[in-house]
Amino acid sequence: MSTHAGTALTDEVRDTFDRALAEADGEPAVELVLNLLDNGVPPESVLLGLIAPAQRRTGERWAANEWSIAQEHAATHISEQAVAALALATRAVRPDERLGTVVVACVDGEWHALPARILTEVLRLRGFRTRFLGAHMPAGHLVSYLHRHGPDLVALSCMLTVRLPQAYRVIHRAQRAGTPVLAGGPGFGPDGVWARTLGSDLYATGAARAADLLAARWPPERTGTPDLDRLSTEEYPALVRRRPDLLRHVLDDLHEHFRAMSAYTPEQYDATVEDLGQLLDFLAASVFVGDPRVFTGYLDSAVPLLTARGVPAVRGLTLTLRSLVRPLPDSPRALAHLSEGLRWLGALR
Ligand code: B12
Repeated sequence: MSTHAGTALTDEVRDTFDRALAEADGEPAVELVLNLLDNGVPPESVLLGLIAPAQRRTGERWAANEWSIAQEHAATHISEQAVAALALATRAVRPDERLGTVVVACVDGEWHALPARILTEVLRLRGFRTRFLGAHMPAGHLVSYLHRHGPDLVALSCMLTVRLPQAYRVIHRAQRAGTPVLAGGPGFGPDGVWARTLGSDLYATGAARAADLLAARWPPERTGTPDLDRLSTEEYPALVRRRPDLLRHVLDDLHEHFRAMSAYTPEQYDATVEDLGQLLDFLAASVFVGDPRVFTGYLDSAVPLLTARGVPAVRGLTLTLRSLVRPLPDSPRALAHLSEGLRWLGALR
């Protein structure tokens, strides 16, 4: 590839990076990043102004069914290589002795690892000592790690609202181990509303904001308390326990009333079972935090995703939600959130 000496984050630079992702070609992506750094573009701008938006486009292409999972994974890998190259090129940045150590982790079941990785690099560039624990971190293992390494803070990434119950477990257990928690990622809702419900000590929307906040309030303190009146301690576990029965019930109903399903290939059938399981998990998470916006937010992302895959989404989801009303007479919150969901779908018709 020709040496693409970008001096700023121009559209041309972004196009070159996007092309490298589309072609799953690591070399031009890495070369571009190193050239930008050589030309004086701040590394934080490269992370947040080039690599982050390109990764958002990668996911959106997958969601629109323009890219297969394989293309998405290959492109994500190139973004990871670009971050790794930037980290190596900026390794001379020394920790600021007035600051301390942040452990960055993703919630259990969370595979969107790049946002947390980018956060790690931004914090490092701003003088924090960092440890990145990657995707999918079960609470128990994280707590053992905290006991062993004693960091000053856990930065917890949650991109999916469905993982809020697991995020609560991490927040609660890290705090019990004496470590304050900074929450971040769109999974915590608009302005981090659910980070507060779960009792997180701090919240920031993005990496730059997080670095500003921590620098201004270092060392971080334990201040958060969960909103226990709102968190569901009975209905949520009951829904989780009943998941297999509810799934079977909806599948039976759909077989009867959703004609499209009788022509499904085994792969389509598997995908449907997975989608329905996901719907139940979002409903449970919605019940857990006591806010139907978790469930309607799920519908908002599911409708275009299913439509792009050729599924009559609004009809299929409406039938599913109606079918769930019957077996849930003893779950007042779930019923309320299902009606909210049906109202939301009704507005799309
Ligand atoms: C890329 C992507 C994917 C890729 C992930 C590849 C990978 N290995 O990372 C793939 C295609 C695999 C994927 C899968 C899924 N995804 Co996805 N994905 C995205 C997408 C498009 C971009 C996320 C991203 O990486 N952005 C790049 C980062 C660097 O940019 P950023 O998010 O602005 O980063 C900042 C903040 O997130 C924040 N931040 C993040 N963590 C933290 C932590 C702390 C402490 C702080 C302070 C800040 C912070 O700081 C970052 C840096 O400034 C988003 C939509 C979007 N536009 O954000 C959906 C999105 C997150 N995905 C979504 C969904 C639903 C899914 C799936 C469930 C889809 C499905 N039906 O299977 C799966 C679940 C996978 C799993 N179990 O984790 C939904 C979540 C909706 C919800 N309400 O929960 C979103 C919002 C899309 C949407 N609107 O529907 N996804």
